[in-house]
Amino acid sequence: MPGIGASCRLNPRYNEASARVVMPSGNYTRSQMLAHDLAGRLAAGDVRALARAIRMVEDRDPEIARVLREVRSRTGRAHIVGVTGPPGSGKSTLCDQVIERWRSQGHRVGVIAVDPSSPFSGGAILGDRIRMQRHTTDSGVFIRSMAARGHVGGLAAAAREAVRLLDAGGRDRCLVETVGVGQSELEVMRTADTTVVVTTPAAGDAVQIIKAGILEIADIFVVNKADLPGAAKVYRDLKDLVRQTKGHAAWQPPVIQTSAQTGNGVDELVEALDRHHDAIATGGELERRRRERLRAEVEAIVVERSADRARRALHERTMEDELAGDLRDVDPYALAERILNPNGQTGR
Ligand SMILES: Nc1nc2c(ncn2[C@@H]2O[C@H](COP(=O)(O)OP(=O)(O)O)[C@@H](O)[C@H]2O)c(=O)[nH]1
Ligand SMILES: [Mg+2]
Repeated sequence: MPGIGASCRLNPRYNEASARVVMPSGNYTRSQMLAHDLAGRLAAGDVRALARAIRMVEDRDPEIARVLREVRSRTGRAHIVGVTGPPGSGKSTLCDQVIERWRSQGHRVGVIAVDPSSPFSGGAILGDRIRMQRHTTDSGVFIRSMAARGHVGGLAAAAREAVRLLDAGGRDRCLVETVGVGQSELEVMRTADTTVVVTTPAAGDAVQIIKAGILEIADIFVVNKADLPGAAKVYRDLKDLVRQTKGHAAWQPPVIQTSAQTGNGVDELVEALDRHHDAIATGGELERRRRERLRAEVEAIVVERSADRARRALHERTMEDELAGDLRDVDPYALAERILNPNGQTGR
């Protein structure tokens, strides 16, 4: 690797033969060179480079943008499957089973387990690890947990970037497991090509699911714990729901009963995942989803950077003078506008 400030060859491009990204000529800082080197190793399928890059995403390391840029041309090959549903519905156990099937089919698998509700790597994530533990010695399976860690709204963006790294690292099947059905989970699910919604006989009636707005994002419904009583009723309710709401849609979400503990129904699920992928790939829907995802990503970056700029502007202004006199004279809108645009151009 060239040292600090060394010049490299022209045009950043991926070199198939050496599995390295070739840099344009110019001066590079040490951290830039490290990011460049990391991108090369990641693209070559190096597991430790993948782990390091995902940690950079979590830590909001600014050099991750460079890594992502350099590996971008390697992405777009993975089938990204989102798995969501209430805590304890058996998502991780089910993922473990799906991983098993995919591995026997020769796929390389990446898993991101996200927990938007918890600011710490708490119980749910620990459970995920344990549930999928038998794959930890298989280099064909890469599993990482991500917690919210305070970046509010940033988790969806972080998950998106992590999945892109898995994709670039040659994982052709990716799972994104997330807890619950709240707004941030829906955001995370937008990362997926195919979204699986897991329910159980204990999860209450199907109407609850509509309320949570999950119906729009569900491509496949799973009634897990089908070994428990009441599964047939949940199955029927969901079938009715799909018929009523998606009767004329190009893709009608199948409802699949599984028992993740025994593996019953998992083959059917894996087959449905493939069918859904084929259906959206041939109909142009996959491309549409990816375009939407990119749009959401650009929006998120604009919002994040704008907020950063606003915070910096606030930091520079103390507002002591404005707030010293009669508070009734303070127009918060006008003051906010002056802070955002100290040079006088108004935003509207
Ligand atoms: N009876 C039964 N229990 C299951 C099944 N799948 C998972 N479980 C159990 O449900 C609990 C929660 O599973 P887990 O995969 O961690 O759920 P998650 O929170 O949705 O990821 C564990 O004790 C599992 O062993 C199933 O199909 N049948
Ligand atoms: Mg789990």
